[in-house]
Amino acid sequence: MVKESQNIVAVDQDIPVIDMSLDRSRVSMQMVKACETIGFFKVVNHAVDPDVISRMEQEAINFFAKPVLEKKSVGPVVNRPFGYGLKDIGLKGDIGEVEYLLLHMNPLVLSQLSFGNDSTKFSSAVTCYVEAVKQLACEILDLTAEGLRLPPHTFSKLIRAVDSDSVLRLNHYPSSDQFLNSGATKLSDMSVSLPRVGFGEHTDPQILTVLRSNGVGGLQVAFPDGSWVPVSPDPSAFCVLVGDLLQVLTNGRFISVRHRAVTTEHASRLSMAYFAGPSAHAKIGPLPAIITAADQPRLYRTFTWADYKKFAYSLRLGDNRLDIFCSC
Ligand code: GA4
Repeated sequence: MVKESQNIVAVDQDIPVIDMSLDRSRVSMQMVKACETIGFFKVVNHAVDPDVISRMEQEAINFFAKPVLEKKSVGPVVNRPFGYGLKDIGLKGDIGEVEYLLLHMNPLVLSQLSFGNDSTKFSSAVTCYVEAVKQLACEILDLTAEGLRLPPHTFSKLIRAVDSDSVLRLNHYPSSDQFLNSGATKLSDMSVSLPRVGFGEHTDPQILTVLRSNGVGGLQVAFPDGSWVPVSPDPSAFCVLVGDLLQVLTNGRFISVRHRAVTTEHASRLSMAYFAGPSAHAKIGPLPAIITAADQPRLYRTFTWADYKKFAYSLRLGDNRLDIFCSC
């Protein structure tokens, strides 16, 4: 159950919604402001083809409707954390009310992706969707770089690299009232279905996350004052989250946002998150241009994404992963 102390104070109106069809310099300034203040915003009027989205969403719905054994057989066979997962998150014992499919986005995985009888339909939906959201992530990164007066491809070149390490996650959260009849709820709780933690609070390790969901709420983001803000669902929008690496690259100017997902009373939620990461050997550290422009002390030392990931998987979901990379 979600703890009562974790109060929700701010409201969704405080979440920036950025219209990407507006003037480029205005959009880039709005994005920079959102990344600096919350590390989270929504984009509307993006260029992602609605057909590409609905094909992917339909394939995800079909996938989660299959029996567990079939879901577990999704190929290529890979080790945890990749593949199908039920409740277990990461490698250190974190649990959530969620089932998911975690796919590494390298060309080999995409070419061998198979499940069920019509595997080409599934892999083609994934390939098109990932191509489209990667394009969107690059566009957003270019806009933020421009807003920071950096060369436009400063961030996007990291995720455009041929061996970039990006991940697609399909999440299916059951409704809260699914637990009412399951015997898992105490008698005293039976009249209301309280929200449960679907995916515990954490920051995303990568550079940028581009996420969407069906019309069911459940995502909450932490504001700098510590309040949790529920994000109202909008299937036509994408949510954009600053990841740990972008916080490091900007020397802390952008905030890697803490967020979590909780279950919703009557409906199950389907979300699709694309985590844009660099190549394993990419060196990540504060950009010299940012430090000198603002005459700021350097907050982080330089490390490789491979080092960072190894460390991330040695910790629990909610742990702070950036502290040991501080240069202080
Ligand atoms: C959070 C963002 C992505 O979902 C993810 C997650 C990963 C996992 O589920 O295997 C992690 C988590 C995420 C952060 C810390 C580590 C790694 C679980 C965990 C405890 C796929 C990712 O890249 O990092």
